[in-house]
Amino acid sequence: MMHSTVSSGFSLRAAARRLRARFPLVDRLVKRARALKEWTRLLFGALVHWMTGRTPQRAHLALVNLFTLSRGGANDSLARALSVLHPPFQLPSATGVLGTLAPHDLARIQAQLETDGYYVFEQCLSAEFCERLISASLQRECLVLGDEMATRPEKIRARYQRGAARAPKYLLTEDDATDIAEVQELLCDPSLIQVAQNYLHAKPIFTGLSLWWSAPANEKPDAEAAQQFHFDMERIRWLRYFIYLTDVTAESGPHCFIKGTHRTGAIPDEVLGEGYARQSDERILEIYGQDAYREFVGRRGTIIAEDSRGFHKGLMLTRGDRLLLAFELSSSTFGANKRHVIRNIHVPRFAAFAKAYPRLYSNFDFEKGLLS
Ligand SMILES: O=C(O)CCC(=O)C(=O)O
Ligand SMILES: [Fe+2]
Repeated sequence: MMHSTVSSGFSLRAAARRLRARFPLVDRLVKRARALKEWTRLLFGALVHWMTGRTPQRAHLALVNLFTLSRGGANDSLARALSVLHPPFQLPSATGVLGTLAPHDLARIQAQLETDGYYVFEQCLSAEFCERLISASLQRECLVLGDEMATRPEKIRARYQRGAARAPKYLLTEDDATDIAEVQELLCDPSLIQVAQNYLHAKPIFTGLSLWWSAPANEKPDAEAAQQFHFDMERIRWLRYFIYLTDVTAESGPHCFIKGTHRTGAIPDEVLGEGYARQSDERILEIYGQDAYREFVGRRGTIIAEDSRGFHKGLMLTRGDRLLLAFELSSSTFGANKRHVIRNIHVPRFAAFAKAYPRLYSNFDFEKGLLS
């Protein structure tokens, strides 16, 4: 027997869409109701996070949805609440890898971060420091990543061999990356921490640490390797540091940013409507213009601070390779559940800071006995 499906020719969804287009008030009410639902989920998730340290996945999704619904205003309100709950640390002095930052330097950096969303520091890490990090990174197995790799059922691990890459991205595991002395030195650097806490107006927490090699092993920009424009949304508010450990030219994968796109309201609704989606260069340049496009070439040791809530990507490589260390300082760990294990302490100041400023490292799990 044949089944016939009855089609009335009437779609409830399409009718609702017409209704909202015709009556702005209805549209506003629908948006309000959605926002209310997302706020309920987020606040419930915040309670769970406060009690357990973990964010329910649905609550992280609510953060993303509220970002797009409010064009970023929800993040700003939450960040203001965090700055009241967790006001900045009193740090000894802002001296470290960024040099000795006087109050007027800090004010200048802060002003540029607020208006443009990025800052490239005058001070670089030394060549020896970069060399030590390079050799440490070459001694560990990496996760071999890329769009092609993502289609395979099993995870591929291999050491990175310069000049013989099989994929665009070789990522050290988080726990291997935090086991490197040079990384630990940066994790207790007062200048990096001071710049971040000024930007957050709150006590910062180290999150999202990654150390990876990029290589020219693909023909088109790789989504998995973050070679297409996107914004990050793993936290409420954060400042991300991108640190080059190899010389980065226009061919070897400079990090790129669209100036000003971190600001509330900077991303148009039709782009936000697509959520976390990757965006093409054409679309981004059409919206913001070539003037806003920044491509950071720089010698090894270059340090960039960026509010990666704005549009950014790594340019696809055509030559050479790039070792990059990235981490952010966030005012809360609410969001993605990604913790780091500290297996050993290689730097005495790291241990001292961990005892003096526990919130800074509240996203790290120190193995037993390390801090006693
Ligand atoms: O590879 C890059 O420069 C971009 C990486 C990125 O998108 C990120 O770390 O959030
Ligand atoms: Fe990103």
